[in-house]
This record gives sequence, structure tokens and C-alpha cells, in this order.
Amino acid sequence: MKMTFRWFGETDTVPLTYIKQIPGMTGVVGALFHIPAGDEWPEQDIEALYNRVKEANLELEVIESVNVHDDIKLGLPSRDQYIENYKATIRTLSKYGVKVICYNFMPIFDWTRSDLAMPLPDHSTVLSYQRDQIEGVDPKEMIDRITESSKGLTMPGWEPERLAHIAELFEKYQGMTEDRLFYNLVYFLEQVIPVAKECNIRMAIHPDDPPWSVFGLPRIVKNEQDLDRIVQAVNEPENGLTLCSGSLGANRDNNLITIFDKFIAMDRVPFMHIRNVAHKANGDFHEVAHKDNSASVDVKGLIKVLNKNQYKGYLRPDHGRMIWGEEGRPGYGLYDRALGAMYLQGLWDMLEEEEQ
Ligand SMILES: [Mn+2]
Repeated sequence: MKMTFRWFGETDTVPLTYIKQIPGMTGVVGALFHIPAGDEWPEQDIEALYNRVKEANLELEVIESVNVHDDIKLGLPSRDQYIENYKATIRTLSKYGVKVICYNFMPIFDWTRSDLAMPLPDHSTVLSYQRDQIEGVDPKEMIDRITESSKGLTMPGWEPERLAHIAELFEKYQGMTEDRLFYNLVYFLEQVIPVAKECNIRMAIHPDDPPWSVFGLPRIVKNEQDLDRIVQAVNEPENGLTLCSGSLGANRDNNLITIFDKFIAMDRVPFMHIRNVAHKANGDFHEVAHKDNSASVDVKGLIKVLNKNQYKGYLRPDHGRMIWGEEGRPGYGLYDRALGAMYLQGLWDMLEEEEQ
């Protein structure tokens, strides 16, 4: 297992030197956030990011995300140029030692929440999802709410220039079915996976967050059956998964232990996000500390599964609470994610020891 930490570049409130101070941290999960989805990533920008991370004595082996343009998801004729750009980006990233590219295939929104700063009884704040504030509500309302509570920091997947055209995008997705969206994913993978193979890079699709249809948009990465269909569609190790315990775990019907065990044993999981969520009976959920034994994700059980399979891939602590007065990108503060990283590594180390 290689422990990593998401870093948003120069606008991140968390400096690389602090990330390096977290014990066991091998690298950061980075991206070029200023490049619009669909454009080829310029080599000089990749090189600059690589050098920045290297100077901090950290690795840059995982990219999250190279975003997929909506025209690819929509299956429009213009997709071919965007796919060519994507291939070029894969080739350039491989020159700088990148091993895994995380991406998602959700129409329009990368993820959906109703509140980015829901207070918990311990006075920390977390991201939460309340069904009645999202389902049946005008998406514009949600966008305004998220933008207001983002503290002026752009949240990944919520780039203002994309969201300006939201009505148009919804128009284009009219009538889109799960099967057509899936077929468009396969079209993309059939072209991109051979290039990834050539470049020794593993693609790793992130599950839908939350793993059910929101605003009438189709969802195709929400459960074990969907993941099966994806890995079989292009049956190569380079066609991999980012297993995210928070996203998949938002649906109680997903058995995380079974899902993680199965796809890790198949060697189809180059990257992983570990986070915990707490459910309410009506399907609402909110995020909590990684070590929260009363919550819904069996984090200890997951680390046992990783250890049993001698997991060699990358892992990062996902969203944490905002604690100790920290200001920053909701979910992406330093403190609680660092605590999460230490908890996960503590569990892992103990299991390693027991085996010897
Ligand atoms: Mn995730």
C-alpha cells in the first residue's frame, strides 16, 4: 500500500511541506486544475507540477482527475478530438512517471451534496447530503448553495466556466439512458486503454457520488454489478477502478467488504479512497471521521481486506471533517485527513506485524 494525499496545487491551503510531515506519506495526488476538461494538458505545466512535487520530496504517481469532456459522455461526433487530446495527455503524463489516472464518467456534476459545512455535535463541520434539498430541486439552486459555501475556493468538478452553461448541458442529456452512457464509456475505453497500456499507466474510474441518479441524469458506476460490467467490457488490467468507500458506501446496499475483496483480488484496483459516512434511515448521509466506529463504513474491515490481498496500489484518505479551526476547501483540510492517514496506517502496520 502506498499512502498519498490529494493536493490542489498553488491555491491549496495545505502546503506540500506539511503533507510531507505526515508520517508514511509517499506522494501527492495532483492535477492541473486550470486546464478545461477536454483540452490536452501542456507539457510545460505537467513538468512544472512534477518539479514542485519532487522538490518537496514527494512522488506524483497518481493524477486525479484528467476530466472527461461531456461530449465524450454524450457520444457526440466532437468526442473523437477530445479523445485524441486525452490520449496525448496520457502520453505526456507517462513521461513524468505517472502510474495511475483517476477519472469519472458522471454527467455534468462530479459529485453532489446539499451542504459543505454541516455542523456535527463535536463542533466540526462536514459535507452532507439531504435528499429533500437535492431531489426535485432546480440544480441551479444547488450550484448556488455549493458556490456560496466553498469559501472562494473552486471545488473539483465545479469549475465556474462549465457550470455557466448548465441549462444547455441538461438539454443535451435529455433522453440519455444508462445503456447509451455505458456504450459511450466503452467507446472511450476502447481507444484510451491501448494507449494507457503502452504507457504503463492504469486508468481508474471513480464511482458515482452519490451512487444513484440525481436530477434525472443516468448513473453507471454505482454498485458491484456496474463495476463488473466495466471491467469486463475492456478486460485489461489498465482498465481499473478507484474504489471509494465513501461514494459506494453512501448506498447501504453496497457490501463494501465483498466489493473491495473481489476487485482487489482481480488486480483491478490501482487506487483507492477511504472515507467514512453515517446514514440516516431516509437515505440522507453525512461524512464523519475515518475512525468513527458508530458510522456505516467498516474501515477496519476494509484494511483487513487490503492486507489479506497484500494490496500494492495507492490509497488516499478521502474527505475529512474541518476541525481545530482550520479554514480551507471543505472536506480537504489538513488535520482530519492527516488523522485519517495515520489511523489507516496504524491498522495496516498492526496487521503486517501479526502476520510475521
Ligand atoms: Mn472518492
